[in-house]
Amino acid sequence: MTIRFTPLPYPGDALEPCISARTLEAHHGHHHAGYVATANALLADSSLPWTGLADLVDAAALLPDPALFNAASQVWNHEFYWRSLRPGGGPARGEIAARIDAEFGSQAAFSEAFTAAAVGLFGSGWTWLVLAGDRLRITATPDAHSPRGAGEVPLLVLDVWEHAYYLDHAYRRADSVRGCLEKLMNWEFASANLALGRRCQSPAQGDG
Ligand code: MN3
Repeated sequence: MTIRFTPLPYPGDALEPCISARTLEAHHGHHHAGYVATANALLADSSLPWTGLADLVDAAALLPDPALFNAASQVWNHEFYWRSLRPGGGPARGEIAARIDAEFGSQAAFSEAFTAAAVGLFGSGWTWLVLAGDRLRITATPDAHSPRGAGEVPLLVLDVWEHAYYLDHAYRRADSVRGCLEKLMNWEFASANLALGRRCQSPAQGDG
C-alpha cells in the first residue's frame, strides 16, 4: 500500500499575492511531493500494518527510526495545511468567530497571539489552532510534529518552515503569517473540524 500525492484544492495562483504561484509550485510540487516519495520508498521495505494516512502516522511514531514518521506526518500536515487556506478566506464568521472573540478577546488579539506563536517557534515547524478539551488553543509544533499525538483536535494550521514563505517574504515570517491570517484562512474548514472534534475528537481530514 502506498500513500497518495493529493492535488492542491485550488489553482496554483489562487493564493497570490501572499503566497505566490512560484512558492505553491515549489511547496506542493517539490516539498510535499518529496515527503510522499520518501514515505512510499520507506513503506516498500516495511511490514508496518496501517489502514490510512493518519493511522500510518500514529503507527510510525512508535518506530525507533523516525524517518517514516517524519515523511508521513509531513504529508498529513501538508494536506491539512492546503485545506486550512483558501482564496478569499478570513476573517472568521459565525459560531467560530464568537468562540474566537470569547476565548482570545477579539480576532485581532487572536491574530497577534497566533503570529507570536509562529514567530516564537525556533526553527522549522507548524502553528495550529486546536480544540483542547472544550477550549480553543494556539500551539506550535517543531519539525514534522502535530498536536494530534497530544490528544488535541487540529482546526487550522500554518506551515512556518522557511520553504513556505522565503520566496515571497524572505526572513519575515511574521509578515507571511499576518498575510495568511488576514486573507487566506479557511474558517469553514475550521468550523467543520470543530463540529467533528466535538463529536468524536478527530478532525475532518480524510484518512486517505
Ligand atoms: Mn511545508
